[in-house]
Amino acid sequence: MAQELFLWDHPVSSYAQKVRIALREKKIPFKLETPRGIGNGDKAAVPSNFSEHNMRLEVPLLIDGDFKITDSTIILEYLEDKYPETPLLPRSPRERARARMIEEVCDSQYEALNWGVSEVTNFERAHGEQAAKLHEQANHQVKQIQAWLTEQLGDAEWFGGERFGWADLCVWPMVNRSMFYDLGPLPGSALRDWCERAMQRDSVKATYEEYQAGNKLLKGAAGALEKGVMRREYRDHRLEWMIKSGGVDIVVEGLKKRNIRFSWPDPME
Ligand SMILES: N[C@@H](CCC(=O)N[C@@H](CS)C(=O)NCC(=O)O)C(=O)O
Repeated sequence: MAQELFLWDHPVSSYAQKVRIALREKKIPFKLETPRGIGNGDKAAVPSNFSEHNMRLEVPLLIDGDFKITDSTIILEYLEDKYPETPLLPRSPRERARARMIEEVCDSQYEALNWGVSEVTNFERAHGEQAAKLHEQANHQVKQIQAWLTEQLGDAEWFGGERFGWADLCVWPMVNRSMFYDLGPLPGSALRDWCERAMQRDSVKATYEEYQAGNKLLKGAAGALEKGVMRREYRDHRLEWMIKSGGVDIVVEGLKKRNIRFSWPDPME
């Protein structure tokens, strides 16, 4: 008998949420766990069956028997290839490409923006005027992303057209997280209505409940920085967001205090 899939996960990670929604939509049973010690980039602090073959020490990581797969997009593709019975990608090459373009914008620009807001609010990287300015920037930028997503949705029920699919499960974690930061689409807007429709699905409902529970763990996150328990990974678009939005000094300060780090491979000390 095939072994049950195992997902290294974090309830708040938008990337991990994509994978959980896909597994649930496809009705694939899986077990999940959050690796202890995640979030400071220390290989010795996390379980070895998480760190093996996962140089970046990031979730999600899917284990299928002796095979380990990192990166939410690659995991989604693996699930689509291995379990084609409930396809999440549309049929036509054009719609498939569109779903992937939506995913790319969400994974890079949208996730980075939400994450930047969390750095300010949960991790208290900025205060007073600077915090207000970063929030204003986030508000200005999120409107552009949400307007683009609204165009992509058009008059359809789902980003996937008639069926909830790949693009929907990539957009939902981002819009949901924005709502927690008061940066969600306005009630009555097409994007907000879409989000509420998505919330009716069992796959999304379960993922939402996990998100809510996980969010409580973020209380006291600023203290974890002070204690050195967390060293936040300012990778790719996240770094770009903080710099372009007016937080270059936050990055410099965090590097000095060693509570900001970059991705693998490690630089020489
Ligand atoms: N490109 C990756 C990004 C994954 C990622 O950034 N994961 C974050 C959580 S949202 C993580 O595990 N970070 C580890 C850390 O901060 O130590 C994917 O799509 O899965």
